[in-house]
Amino acid sequence: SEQVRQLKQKIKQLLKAEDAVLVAHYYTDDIIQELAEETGGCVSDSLEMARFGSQHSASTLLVAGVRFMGETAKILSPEKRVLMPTLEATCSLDLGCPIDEFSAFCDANPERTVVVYANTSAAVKARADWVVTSSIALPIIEHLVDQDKPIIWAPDRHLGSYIQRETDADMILWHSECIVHDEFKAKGILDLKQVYPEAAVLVHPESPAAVVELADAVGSTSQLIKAAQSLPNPQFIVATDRGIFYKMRQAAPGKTFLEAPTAGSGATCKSCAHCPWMAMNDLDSTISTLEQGNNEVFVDPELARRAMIPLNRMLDFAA
Ligand code: CIZ
Ligand code: SF4
Repeated sequence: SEQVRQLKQKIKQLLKAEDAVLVAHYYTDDIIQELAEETGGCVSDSLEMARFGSQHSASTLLVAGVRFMGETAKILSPEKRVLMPTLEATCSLDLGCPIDEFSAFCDANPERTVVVYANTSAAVKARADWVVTSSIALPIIEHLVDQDKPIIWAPDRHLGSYIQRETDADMILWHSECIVHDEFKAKGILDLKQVYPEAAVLVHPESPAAVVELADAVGSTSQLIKAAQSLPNPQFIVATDRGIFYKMRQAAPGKTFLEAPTAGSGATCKSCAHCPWMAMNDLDSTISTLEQGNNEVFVDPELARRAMIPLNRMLDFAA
């Protein structure tokens, strides 16, 4: 609509005026991803967001995603101003892994290498030997298995158990879940496959094991987008946040993308398969943040210094 067009125009002007670049996650709303693409920013997973932000020359990073993504950007680029459309956008995995309990868990298992998912606070990262994202978790764990290292994995238990099954690593798991992926149901996917027998099932490994078992492709967001492009199927049943459909439709135009069912799918559920925190990144909050320079992300410098070590280990490994 005309109003949306004006809001987008305004954001484009503000980004220029503030020497800011928009770094958006695949799970944000279509309009935010579109803006990032149209303004030379990036739309990607958390690994790529971290890399892009740290390498870009803009003095301000506007991170549209959830809190840990803003914190990671600040840790990797302490000299830049990092803003977010909202500082309230958290993540159930981050919430499910408080530093005091996590630290005690690590202290009780001192012989184990500590590997944490990027979806964690700066304090939890600072306690880790490695930070990983879902796109690079498998090769990093394989690397540790090659060195016979026993591992602590936190916080996503589904992703952890998937990696354990794939690598036979000696891993003990923290028990937390993503509220979006944890809801996908194998039964619903099987029922949908009856209706679309030619559909391929694409699954993010934050989903329960029974759902992963039905997958034609398992992987991180960027890996699932690649699968949508390379698999020949006419339809895809997708068990990850439906924000990803924006990029999947670009990657595989003409194909049909269906949300994997959750327990609450259908009439009772308006926000199934969509992260409520990602959805907080909207046009209005983006504008007010750029206008007022509020919602700036700060990370305690000493924590940031320690968290940077395992983060850089991941980025160096990925390079
Ligand atoms: O579930 C998330 O928040 C994901 C997939 C983050 C990421 O690694 O991009
Ligand atoms: Fe966290 Fe899940 Fe939302 Fe990702 S989709 S930010 S893992 S709650």
